[in-house]
Amino acid sequence: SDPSIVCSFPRVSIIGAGRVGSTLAQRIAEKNLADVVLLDIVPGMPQGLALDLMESRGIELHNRRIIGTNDYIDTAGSEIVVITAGLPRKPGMTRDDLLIINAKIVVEAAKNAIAHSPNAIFIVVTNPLDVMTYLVGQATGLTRPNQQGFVAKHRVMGMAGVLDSARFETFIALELGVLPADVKAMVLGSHGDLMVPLPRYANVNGVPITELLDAPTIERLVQRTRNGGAEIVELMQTGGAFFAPASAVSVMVESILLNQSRLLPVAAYLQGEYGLNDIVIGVPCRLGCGGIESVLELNLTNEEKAALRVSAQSVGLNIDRAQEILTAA
Ligand code: TXD
Repeated sequence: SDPSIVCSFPRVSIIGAGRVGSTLAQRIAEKNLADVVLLDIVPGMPQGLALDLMESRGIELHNRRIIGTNDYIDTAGSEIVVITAGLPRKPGMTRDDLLIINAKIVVEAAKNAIAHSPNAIFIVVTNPLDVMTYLVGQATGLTRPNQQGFVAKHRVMGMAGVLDSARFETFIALELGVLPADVKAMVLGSHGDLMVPLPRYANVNGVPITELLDAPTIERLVQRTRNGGAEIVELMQTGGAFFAPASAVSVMVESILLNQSRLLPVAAYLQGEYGLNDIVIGVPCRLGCGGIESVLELNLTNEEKAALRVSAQSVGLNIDRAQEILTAA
């Protein structure tokens, strides 16, 4: 064949080939979105997963390549880097208990990844999500002004809101007995007990849920959403959710690679939006080929604004804690 013909397909590297990472690799490949590099510190494990996924290609009818590796060299030239490396929650653990362990893992992963993919868009999944996303912004330098004074904050984001919204949508759909895809909802704020579900924006094909459900029922569904991750950890005992989290990340990857400009709740680095500065928190963003195209500032009620502020304060405290630990180490 003519060696001058070089066909390249987008490449997504996933750092951490655990349950979320490997399921995400499967989703991305089977949707034909990109070639996938799965990286983990455990020798042989990502290679085995990649081979297993490659062997399913004929049956699943796609030809995306999946590479498993322990070396960041193989991630070179990625359009998107997804960071899922770290420990998941054990029963009784809060997401913040993971802070100390995961901060070091995530910072190291981010530095290694950007060294080989200087133009990549970063999607962080590791918990505590908002804090880890902030640290990735710092470690990659994407949330700091470059020599020209430009801040590339649109290239770093965290996944939480798409999952939290999907959980809220699921519980609404189950309550009403309607098709889950017909339910739309938006959950803002930090990924944790202080998340900010917005019932007045939730609807079934345009019909507000406030016309379909009474206030106590909505409140019950909101509480189940807040507790959505813990509910699964309590049931599974040995780890957390990964099917829906992987689906949620794949939707973000798709919106970026296909330049769909979908309006999704995304953990973004804010500089003044919603009156919040130098913090990462979940807000509605348009996701396209450049990453975060814009942050939409909703007209929140005073109560909703207060909830977002409380959520941001808790993220801020944990960012400070993480930074103390990282500088002391
Ligand atoms: O909504 C969300 N953002 C989340 C977040 C939804 C689900 C899971 N969420 C968090 O993602 C969870 O609390 C964890 O912090 C991460 C990954 O969850 P997962 O369930 O995939 O955990 P696993 O199966 O334990 O996988 C983690 C992998 C595992 O294979 C480790 O060997 C690897 O991370 N790991 C590393 N890879 C590369 N480099 C380093 N340093 C490293 N350390 C661990």
